Amino acid sequence: MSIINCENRMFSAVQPSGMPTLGNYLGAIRNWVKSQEKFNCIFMLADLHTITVRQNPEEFRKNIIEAYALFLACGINTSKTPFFIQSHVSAHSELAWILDCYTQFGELSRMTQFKDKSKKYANDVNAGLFCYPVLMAGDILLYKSKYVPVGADQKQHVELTRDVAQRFNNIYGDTFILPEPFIPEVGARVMSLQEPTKKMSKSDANANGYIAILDSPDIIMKKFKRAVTDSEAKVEYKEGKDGVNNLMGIYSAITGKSLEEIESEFDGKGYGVFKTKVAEVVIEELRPIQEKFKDYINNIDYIKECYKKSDDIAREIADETVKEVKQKVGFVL
Ligand code: ATP
Ligand code: LTN
Repeated sequence: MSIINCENRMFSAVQPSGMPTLGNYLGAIRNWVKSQEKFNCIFMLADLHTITVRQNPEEFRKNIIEAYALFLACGINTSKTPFFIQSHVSAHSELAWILDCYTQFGELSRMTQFKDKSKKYANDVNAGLFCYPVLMAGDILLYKSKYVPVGADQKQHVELTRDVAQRFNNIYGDTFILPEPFIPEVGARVMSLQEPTKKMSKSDANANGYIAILDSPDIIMKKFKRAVTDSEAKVEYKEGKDGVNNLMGIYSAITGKSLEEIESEFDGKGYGVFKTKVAEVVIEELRPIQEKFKDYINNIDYIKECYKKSDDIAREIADETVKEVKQKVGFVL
């Protein structure tokens, strides 16, 4: 099989670090689902990435299966699109080590996510947290992927991937394809509902800051009603109005309406009406996903069947890339 035949390949991954949020959905998952028609997609649950932060084994296993079921519920169709589990394909760990040796300490020190996470998890700044972008570079490069749909926070990691790939290609000749981040125009950066200058994150200690995709309609309504705004009581997209801007961004990403249209829709209406409406469109968007999730999560055999066949496809492609890399570096095969 020729792995170079991947002109239109798209690759992406999400960590099973908890129940995915509305930010994950609008910034990443929704794009994956749409892209299945147009691109040659491969998607992955990045479980090796998740252990950069200490996990409780039982919860971790549950999160992996739930995240998998949720992606099926969102519309990933494994008959067409392999959706595999990273730790099942050993080539990821193997290429990560090799690429570590082609990545500079200085480059990794500049990664904003590392800086943020090493503050957040100050008592466990482990080497995995530091080297995580190299593992991610390997994920992308193994599949010779051109397009990488991610939220804005991952752009820097895709750029690092290009640098490492270019460096390797310069030494050993064309091996890797240089990937491009594929960032949605709306929804690329959904912010916390409680601290709208920070991105919405599933690992936020304050559950009011995020909408989990499986939150019930009641909870979603409550969280939006509590969302931090300002004292102007005017639905307007403007610098300094982070909370309102965020809610407008969410509303726009779901309804397809422009910011101007939203401003006139809520002209003269208070934040109460606006927040209720945003909550309602989010509830309706998530409702069919929540219903399908219930079916998938109760069918563990089907989930296993989906990831096993996907693992096999991924393994075949990834092993071939690792072999090529090892041969070029000078290992004896
Ligand atoms: P964690 O809280 O564990 O760091 P996370 O919620 O940031 O996780 P990831 O699993 O790291 O989510 O990200 C999965 C995908 O979702 C990535 O493509 C990422 O860019 C995107 N994403 C994450 N958070 C947001 C957000 N708030 N807005 C838009 N896209 C997001
Ligand atoms: N680092 C990403 C998840 C991730 C990823 C990847 C995304 C792991 N490997 C490869 C795109 C391509 C994150 O935390 N959001």
